[in-house]
Amino acid sequence: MHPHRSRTRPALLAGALALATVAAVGLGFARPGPADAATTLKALADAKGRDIGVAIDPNRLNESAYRQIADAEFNLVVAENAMKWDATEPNRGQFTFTQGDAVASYAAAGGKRLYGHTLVWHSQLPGWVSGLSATELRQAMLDHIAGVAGHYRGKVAAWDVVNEAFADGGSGGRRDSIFQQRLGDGWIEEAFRAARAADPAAKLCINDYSTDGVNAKSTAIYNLVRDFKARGVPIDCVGFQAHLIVGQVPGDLQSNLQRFADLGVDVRITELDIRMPTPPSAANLATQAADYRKVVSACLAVTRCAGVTTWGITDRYSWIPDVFPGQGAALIWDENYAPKPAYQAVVEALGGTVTPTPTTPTPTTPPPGDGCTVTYVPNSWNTGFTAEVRVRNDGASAINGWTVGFTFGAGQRITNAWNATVTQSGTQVSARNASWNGSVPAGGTLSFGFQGTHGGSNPAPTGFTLNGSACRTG
Ligand code: 9MR
Repeated sequence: MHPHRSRTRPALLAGALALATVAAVGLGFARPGPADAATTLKALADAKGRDIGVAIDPNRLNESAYRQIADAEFNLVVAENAMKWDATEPNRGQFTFTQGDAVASYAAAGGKRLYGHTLVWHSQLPGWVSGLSATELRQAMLDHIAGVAGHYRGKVAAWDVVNEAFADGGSGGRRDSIFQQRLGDGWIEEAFRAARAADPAAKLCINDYSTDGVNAKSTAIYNLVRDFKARGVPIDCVGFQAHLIVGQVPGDLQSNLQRFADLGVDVRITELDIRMPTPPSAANLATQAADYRKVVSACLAVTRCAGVTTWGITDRYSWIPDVFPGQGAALIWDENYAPKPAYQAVVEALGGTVTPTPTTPTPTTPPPGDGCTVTYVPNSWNTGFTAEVRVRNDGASAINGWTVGFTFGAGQRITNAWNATVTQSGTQVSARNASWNGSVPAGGTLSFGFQGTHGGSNPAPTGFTLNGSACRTG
């Protein structure tokens, strides 16, 4: 475990997160309570011996919420862009590793595995590459692999040696890239041999998108891997990017992973995100949660699936809206770093507990007319916490529309909330129902949750009220 670090929050972020009113996340179903303290994704994946990875931008690591989630929730990191060709060799023979090294150092400092992305890719190539003859291009490719994989030798668990080398559509052929055009079919093999020479300990992967199910493109890669294994060309793993669309997880994802694993290579989900039209509907967020659960479960069901990496932390910085206008909300934390239903789904898929554990036993139901009973379930770390508030309507009649009040005693600040609109003024907090959860029958229970910061001590709030009437605490 790597506990959250205590850091000074940058002023800009403090302003953003200290907004007193935090919009409710319009979830379409009751979000389960926070998992118990042990159930970070990282702790759960560690226990299963799998990777739970995240693509990061090292320049975001000074953003407190971003950093805290990266620290706590993942056991593997990959540079979203910092180790690509344009970042590492912008001019021929001049290597720049500042950004990539920031990712590598972050991984090493936190005891996280480092995944290398990517040595040879037709995209994000610096301009000088396009002018080269075949002979020069081959040498440039080999030099690039030697330079980058050599620099990170011993530090990288696995490399995407070759990325997106196969054609879209049903042709089952190679992508018509500069490498394919000028070097012919042998370039992938040459790249893998060079990578093995540069870092013999790193696992060498081929990575692609739209290969998650069995189709012409995935079968083309399957045939390449089978050929490489038969001829002793070094290859250790296959990456499935899984840039998916909500509701469209291929039904044969698991069997596709398994057929590759049966060739004697590891497999992994390398760039998972699941996009939907924005703003997200409650129904799509629920479907997305089910989709994330399917993907993680498919990996876990395949012994040789090394793990799952999501392509970013927060919807705030995802690549999707830039490339697919009107689409987004593809990751498991929303734009305000609130965990989405998909986060809980991943927790559950990894075997985490989601049933809140009340600190004291729930009392027997009091007689009708006796108000309300509150259960408060915090999940704290160094200077942060989430909490689930459950309020039972002990009255004789249903409630239509609710406001729950309470008072913090130790300077806690709420940064975001779900299943309610939460307003904080000084120590006083007021939580109002969302549009869809205002009705609570007699004997029924409402619940909402939030994330916040504290100064090292995080006692439960006091003075709970439901629509102005005092509640007992359960
Ligand atoms: O997320 C990356 C984005 O920030 C870059 O602008 C983009 C450049 O092409 O690459 C994105 O990451 C891609 C990854 O490297 C390879 N698979 C597809 C990813 C999404 O485009």
